[in-house]
Amino acid sequence: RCFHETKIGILGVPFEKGQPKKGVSQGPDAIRKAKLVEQLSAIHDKMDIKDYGNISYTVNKELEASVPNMKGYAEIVGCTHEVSKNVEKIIKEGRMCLTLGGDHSIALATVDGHIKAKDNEICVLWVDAHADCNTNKTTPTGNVHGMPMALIPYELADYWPYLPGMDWHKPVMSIRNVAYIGLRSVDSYERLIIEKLGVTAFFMADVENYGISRVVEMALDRIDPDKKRSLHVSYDIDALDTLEAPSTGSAVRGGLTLREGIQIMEIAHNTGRLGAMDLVEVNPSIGSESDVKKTVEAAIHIILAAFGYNRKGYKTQEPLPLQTF
Ligand code: 6HN
Ligand code: MN
Ligand code: MN
Ligand code: MN
Repeated sequence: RCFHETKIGILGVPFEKGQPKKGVSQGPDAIRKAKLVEQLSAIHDKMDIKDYGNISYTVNKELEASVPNMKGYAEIVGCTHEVSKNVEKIIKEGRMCLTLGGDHSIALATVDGHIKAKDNEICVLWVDAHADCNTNKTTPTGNVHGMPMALIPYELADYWPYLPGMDWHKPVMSIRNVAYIGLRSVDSYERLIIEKLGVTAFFMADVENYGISRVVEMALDRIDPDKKRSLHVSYDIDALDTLEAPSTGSAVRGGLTLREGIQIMEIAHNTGRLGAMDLVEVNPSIGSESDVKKTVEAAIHIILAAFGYNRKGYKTQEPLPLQTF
């Protein structure tokens, strides 16, 4: 149990234009409705939680279709700019920023806001079944939720055309400060990028071979060897196995158990350096009522672990009153 103050800012991003399925924009409210704030508040008595509500943004229609193979481009530009500004502000106000998605395209902006708030002294754990590092030239779908990791690092900046309306977005961090965990559905050009750039990537086979705790320790060691960077965890719920999180748009079997998914965030919490977390791709329109419940509950367990909930249970907080006879 933590006795220090835990300051969290929650940002809802009901955005779904980065992929084709309706409903993922309902993710933030579904997670809130399952009593996220109440459960976070119960972790210890110095939880300071501020819900900044859901983001709103305007769209410049002239940007529509200005970049080939990027569906929903104008909406992406409008939303992500607002997300970046909000995440930067929340972190500068001294809070860890918890962003609730929405689809994963928004992470290009949460990471950007975090970079701006922390002067680029950050590292990123990308927990996902997918690598999300297609460019508009390698994408098999044109869905931008498969692209944020190609927009974030400077090593891939030269492989993009000019992106109108995105001048605020600065690819300043290095891919060397990024690690993947949970990969099992990687497109051929994504694999080429990962291998040629030497990206730190732990596939499901690595989780099998080393166990999740070793994997997370190795990942953190690689992306932040001096243990001084602010940690960003971008958590796509489809990293979990489909049996654990069925209500998501790009489900792939053979994924993390919820236990493994929780442990990633317990270890992230224990670094003391968690600066921001995204929880994305919960889609309450997919599956049965019980599928949705299961998925939302999994998301909440993962978030609680990130902010200090410990499966060992609580320590006694105050000394027990002495018994008098
Ligand atoms: N996600 N690699 C595929 C694509 O369309 O580029 C799937 C991407 C999935 C993205 O789950 O955040
Ligand atoms: Mn703690
Ligand atoms: Mn993703
Ligand atoms: Mn994914």
